[in-house]
Amino acid sequence: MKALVIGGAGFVGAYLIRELASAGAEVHATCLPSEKITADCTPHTLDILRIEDISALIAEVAPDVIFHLAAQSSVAISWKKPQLTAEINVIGSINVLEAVRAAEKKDIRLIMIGTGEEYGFIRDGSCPLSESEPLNPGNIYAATKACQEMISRIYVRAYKMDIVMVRAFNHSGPAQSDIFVISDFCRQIAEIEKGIRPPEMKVGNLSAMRDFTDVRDVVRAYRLLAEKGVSGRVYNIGRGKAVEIQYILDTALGFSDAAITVTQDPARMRASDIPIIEPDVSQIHADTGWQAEITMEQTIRDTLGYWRGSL
Ligand code: A2R
Repeated sequence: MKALVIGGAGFVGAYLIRELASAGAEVHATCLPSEKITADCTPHTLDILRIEDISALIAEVAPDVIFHLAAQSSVAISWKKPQLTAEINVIGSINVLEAVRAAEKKDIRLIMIGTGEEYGFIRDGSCPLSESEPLNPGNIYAATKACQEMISRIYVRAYKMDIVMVRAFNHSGPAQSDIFVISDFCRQIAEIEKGIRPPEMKVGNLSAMRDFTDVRDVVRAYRLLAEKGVSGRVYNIGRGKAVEIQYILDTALGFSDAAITVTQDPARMRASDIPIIEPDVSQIHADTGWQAEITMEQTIRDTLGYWRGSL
């Protein structure tokens, strides 16, 4: 399999490149001119807002499968920069779809990465959320990803393109940006242990319930969907068991000997937060055999280890 990872310099990209390479794929990956790809592959620079560059790259690489990861991927940033988020996540994705549609190679499979946040303000009692549940996004990032998915479905129907769509729920692991909760908590703990931060953890909404999967499990799911996913289908990817953010905090604190107090930080509260998001993951399990294998405790331990080693 020849794979092209668009957005290969991001958190997930590095893990996906390694997953694909270790499964024997020839891997090409893109990053912005300002970025660098750390994982072992053939690197290319690409801005997805330049459609002619996407077309040229597809002609050069002739991939069997494209994983579209490039995105403005932060909910927090999407509140502050809605136009930029829409430009990259919607216009950028349409550029990728159009470039694949126009490509000379006709048997390219496209894996479009969306988010569990697309479900948004869900009905009481609707968890675990199956893929047929209506989408009701609660933030700008989620709305742009729902839009990406709807447009992808149109390309499947109108142009018979081979597209598999993903709604990935929260994923985490070593090297994730500390704007995401597990990484944020672990970094703060590591800084307190090193004495470079006072022994006071700043936290946001601890009662929200989210479903966390290790990034190494998530990229294995992406590879399996490239191999076995059904074209035109949407797949939830997650553990299938949401936990309170409080549990993550307690687990992370439990791995440290430092005496740490916890305070709520208004800057860490979201403009709009959804109480519980939890997926039904039976579809991906039925079609590919995938299920999450790495425990959440292991993910937290490894992420804390990452920050302890890199400060
Ligand atoms: O924003 P940057 O400088 O970190 O670059 C991100 C890159 N990116 C772009 N690539 C090409 N053309 C653009 N116009 C453009 N704008 C941003 O996409 C970053 O290197 C990459 C996305 O990586 P992360 O932000 O680290 O996201 P992560 O966690 O790897 O998630 C991958 C996918 C995304 O589609 C998420 O929405 C989804 O999984 O959950």
